[in-house]
Amino acid sequence: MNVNRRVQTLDEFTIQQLRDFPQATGELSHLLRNIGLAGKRVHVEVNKAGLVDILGDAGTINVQGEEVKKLDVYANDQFTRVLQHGIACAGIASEELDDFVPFDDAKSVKSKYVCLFDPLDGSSNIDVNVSIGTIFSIYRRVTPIGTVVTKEDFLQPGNQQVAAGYIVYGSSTMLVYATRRGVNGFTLDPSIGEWTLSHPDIKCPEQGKIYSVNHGNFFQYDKAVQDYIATCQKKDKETGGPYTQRYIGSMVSDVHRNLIKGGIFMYPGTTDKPKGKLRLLYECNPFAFIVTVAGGKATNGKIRILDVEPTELHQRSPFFVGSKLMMEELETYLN
Ligand code: AHM
Ligand code: MG
Repeated sequence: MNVNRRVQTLDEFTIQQLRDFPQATGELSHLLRNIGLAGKRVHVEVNKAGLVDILGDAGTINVQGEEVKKLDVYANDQFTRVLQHGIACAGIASEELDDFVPFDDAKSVKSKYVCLFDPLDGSSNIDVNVSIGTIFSIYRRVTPIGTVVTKEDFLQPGNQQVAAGYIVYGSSTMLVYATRRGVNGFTLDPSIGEWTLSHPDIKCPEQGKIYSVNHGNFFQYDKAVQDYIATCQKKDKETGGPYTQRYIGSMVSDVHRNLIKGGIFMYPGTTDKPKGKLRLLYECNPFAFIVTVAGGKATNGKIRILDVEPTELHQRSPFFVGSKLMMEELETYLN
């Protein structure tokens, strides 16, 4: 069998980035490595979810008032523990937890980063063998190093993200992360248990042919959104319309596909839920950062998602993200 010796692992890649950037301390590489480790553990459980008695509801209700599945609990524990045991994270906030968790041991308080995550997004898809994912977001703390982190460290606008990424547990398992320098994707090679660079320097095509939205809510959307959706369905020589509609209901997979192929993903507010369903800190900001670095755009319908000043850890936001030209077309309706 031919083995591609030139392939770079996640560790090799982040070390290479360190070499190119002498001021870096290595803390971010350490953090990404820990996230990669937790992701591998979740990957193993996700892959045997159909075999072991891990399916079903854990019987508790999360802070959003939704049912928690066992794998959500497992993923949340893995990410929390791995980051707590490392030396690069001063605290975490998770979609599954009511409040942030400060790490107050002597090493952790000296760390400069905090991490926010949705440990297992799209969890309603677990039981039916459909792709799910983890989403994460990394900020430099604003409180002094050496002290225990406070809520302020977590309530930062998305434009302050140092890095953000996601893991998609799909036909293969992939970790994609962005820093201001670019977006890179790593596929898990299960034979050696390593993330290997498979999608270097990802750019989101300026114009795509896919739109992703929950059509079941159509009559609950604003007229502007309805009009834009109608436009997506029209023949148009310039844009290549009609677009193809694709909606898995796992945001990680939906946005991942649109990032690679070009497209637009929308979770607008509805008459029942004017702020929509998605959480600003755990879902919208990380994807807004990744897609923006890749050349696309993201808005809440009024302003750039990345410029929203958060007021609560679990606040929700309407969310529109995708290829630059498609987003600009949408904006002509929203404005
Ligand atoms: P979750 O965090 O409870 O899994 O919910 C988030 C998911 C997203 O992945 C997805 O885009 C959305 O919910 C789908 O919601 P809906 O079924 O309302 O279209
Ligand atoms: Mg989620």
